[in-house]
Amino acid sequence: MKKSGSKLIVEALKKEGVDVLFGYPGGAVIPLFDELYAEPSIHVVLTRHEQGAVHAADGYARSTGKTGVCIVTSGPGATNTITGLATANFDSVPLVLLTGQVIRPMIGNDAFQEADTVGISRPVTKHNYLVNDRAHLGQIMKEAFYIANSGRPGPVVVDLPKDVVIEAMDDEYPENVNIRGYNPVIIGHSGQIKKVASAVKKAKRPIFYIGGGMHIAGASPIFNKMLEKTKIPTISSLMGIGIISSNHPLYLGMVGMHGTYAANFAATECDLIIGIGTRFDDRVTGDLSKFAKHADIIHIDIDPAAIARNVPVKIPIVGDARQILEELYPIVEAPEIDEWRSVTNKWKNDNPLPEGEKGDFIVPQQVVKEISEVFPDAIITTEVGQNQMFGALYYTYTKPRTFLTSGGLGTMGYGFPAAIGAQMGNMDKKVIDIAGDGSIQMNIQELGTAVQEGLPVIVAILNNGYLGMVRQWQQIFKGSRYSATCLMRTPECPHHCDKNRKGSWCHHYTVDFVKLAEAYGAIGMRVDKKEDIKAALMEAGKSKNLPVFIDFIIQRESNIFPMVPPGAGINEMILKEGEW
Ligand SMILES: Cc1ncc(C[n+]2csc(CCOP(=O)(O)OP(=O)(O)O)c2C)c(N)n1
Ligand SMILES: [Mg+2]
Repeated sequence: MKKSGSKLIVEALKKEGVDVLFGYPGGAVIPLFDELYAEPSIHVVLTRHEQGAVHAADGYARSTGKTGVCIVTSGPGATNTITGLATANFDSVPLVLLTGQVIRPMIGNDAFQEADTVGISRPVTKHNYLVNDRAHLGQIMKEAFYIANSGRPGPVVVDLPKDVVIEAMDDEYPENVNIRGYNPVIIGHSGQIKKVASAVKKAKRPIFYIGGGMHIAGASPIFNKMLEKTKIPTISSLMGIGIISSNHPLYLGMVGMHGTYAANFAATECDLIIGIGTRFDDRVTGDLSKFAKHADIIHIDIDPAAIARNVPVKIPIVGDARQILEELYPIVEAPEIDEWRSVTNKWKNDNPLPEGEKGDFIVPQQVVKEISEVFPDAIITTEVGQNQMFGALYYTYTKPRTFLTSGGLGTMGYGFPAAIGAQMGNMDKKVIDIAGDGSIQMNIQELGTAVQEGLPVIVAILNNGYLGMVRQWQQIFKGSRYSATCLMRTPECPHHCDKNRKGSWCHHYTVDFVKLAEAYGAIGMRVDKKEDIKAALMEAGKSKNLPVFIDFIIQRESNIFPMVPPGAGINEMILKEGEW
């Protein structure tokens, strides 16, 4: 029987196990949404912006491991997705984005709502397609899902001219896929794996360095076994957080620009780094000439292009992290490193994270620690800025896929829509966005989505009235010249905001987040006393089907430490206030 392109697409979505998708309609995708109207097994979440749709699909994918799916219209619908695609691409998140396109005879004619979606999205996707023949539609959909969630995952765009979607043909969604030239390597080279075992045995000061690829591979259980057997101290990238518990005795913490003292010193002083599912990016290594100067580096990653891109690698292994660790486990032996462990333990015990300034005000460190106590098993998303680093360092993570953050691109506005997507995929869990007052305004419109879907997502705004992370850099490196970072300025303000010229004008917040939440039909709360933090969180936790915004009025100039100044080695940290 003949079926339209849109019918075949919906058949494809069902066969790929899609039960929720995020989207925004428009002329070019009306036939597709019409087909979805009649499909009870797929829940369509209408976001309020296409960027929100992509981040929501991303949060759904990161928290569940499934492929996130979105549908948007042509032209502005498609261009609005670019930041979301780039965010997902950088952090290896499996997404399939279906974009509407003008009918084939109009392509290239500057037709209404035409954009060269394939051209614009190419650099920020793993792959993309323009479907210019209805007969190819099924195969392309099959390939898109396969490419998105195999090898190093990433976003795939399928651009769908409206006439292709309407055209009827007698075809079925294919069962198999075979893409010439695309064969991700899964099984690691056994000879190389044996070399790892002997390097570990010989090492005097080894560390594991774990990254986001470990979540994707499902490598947390085997890695925890590996730690039991080898007792090797472990550091994590931002993306690797949650692979082992933040409380694990061998865990030294996050490494890099805002890494812990122990992690940054361990990376500097070690003689062997076993890096798994990680990119050794510049936020981790700091000045490359000073990074791990005495260490041999083992690099295990599924993406051959990531291996040895930034650091010289002695033993490269391409493949799936879980598979490789499972092959390594039986042959690895515990190295004799009592002395090294006592050194790393001392670094860790002598240098706990700062608690924040003491005073009659709320500090962000305390807010995040109390979130951790009240909601120990939550999925945490973050925005970008100080809030992201406070969220990374001060919450106690115990499970993989519970810390969702824009690592590579550093996208402000990611956390709230990602929380919505994560909640859709994990209705039994508490989902909390640790937000900044700047970032939250970048996708604030998604309050509409969360209210409409009845999602009890909590947004904890660390409201400092500043683009805090940039302000911190200005304070430390630009003599407190707060250029374009104060969010509280009013017409009475002096033109240039300066730390030392505060006046009564500084007390005008430019948005009332409580009223804003209420205007959307959500719950809004404000907390400005530290004694009230816990009670507010517990109250927020009672919401069953409404999002809650908590506006935490925090000390305005709290800073995040440790901090590695740009261009320094990662052990050259600013450890506390005033130390610069
Ligand atoms: C889309 C986007 N624009 C600009 C930046 C640069 N940037 C990084 S952190 C930051 C400040 C974020 O302010 P806020 O959300 O209030 O967080 P805070 O640092 O105050 O916790 C800015 C502007 C970014 N990361 N993303
Ligand atoms: Mg802020």
